[in-house]
Amino acid sequence: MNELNNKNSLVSHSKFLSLVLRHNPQRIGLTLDEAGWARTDELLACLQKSSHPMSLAQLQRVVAADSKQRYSFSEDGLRIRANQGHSIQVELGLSAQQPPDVLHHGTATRFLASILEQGLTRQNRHHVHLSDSLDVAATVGRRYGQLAMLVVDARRMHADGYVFYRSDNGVWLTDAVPPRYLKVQA
Ligand code: HQG
Repeated sequence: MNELNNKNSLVSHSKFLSLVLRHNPQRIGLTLDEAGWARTDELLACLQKSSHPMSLAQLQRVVAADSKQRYSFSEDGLRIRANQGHSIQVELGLSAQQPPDVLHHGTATRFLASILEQGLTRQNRHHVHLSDSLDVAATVGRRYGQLAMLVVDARRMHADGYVFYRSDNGVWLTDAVPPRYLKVQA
């Protein structure tokens, strides 16, 4: 099976992995442990009966080629999980870290009024997602429409006791960002 040489197919397989490792493992009869890990052999067996069957080599390719490094194997390769972005309850075990002074959050202009009133809240995910890269934040924001860029005063939030985590693929995570730490970037 060599259809995974095609970029679209890699993306489609990565999206399916996101679905089962972040949101709906039951969809293919998979179970995750409390830290979000699936056994690699179990995942492959479940995928075999799904719309996205993969060999181990193909799974490794999807993981390695993923544009945001969304998935990680355990060191021994026996387990695999999504690095962040879950909607189901998992405890990733990330430790708190000091954030950079400034972080970015790209969103759509139509969400701005509500965000400036309520702050950034985590919606369906576990955390609010922030980036140290303007480019990444812009790409994230454009997914939802016309881009609005928010600058987060992470230095002051941290000084005020807010806790930040960094996922294995470099996304900054926090529970919420109150409006007083936000500025719309012109
Ligand atoms: C907005 C992708 C109204 C928030 C990306 C965002 C990211 C509010 C949307 C990751 C609000 C939630 C996360 C409020 C927040 N009122 N709207 N009070 N607070 N919002 O997808 O940050 O491809 O859950 O601005 O790369 O866009 O999945 O969050 O527009 O890292 O790997 O509500 O998803 O990664 O949307 O993206 P999301 P996000 P993956």
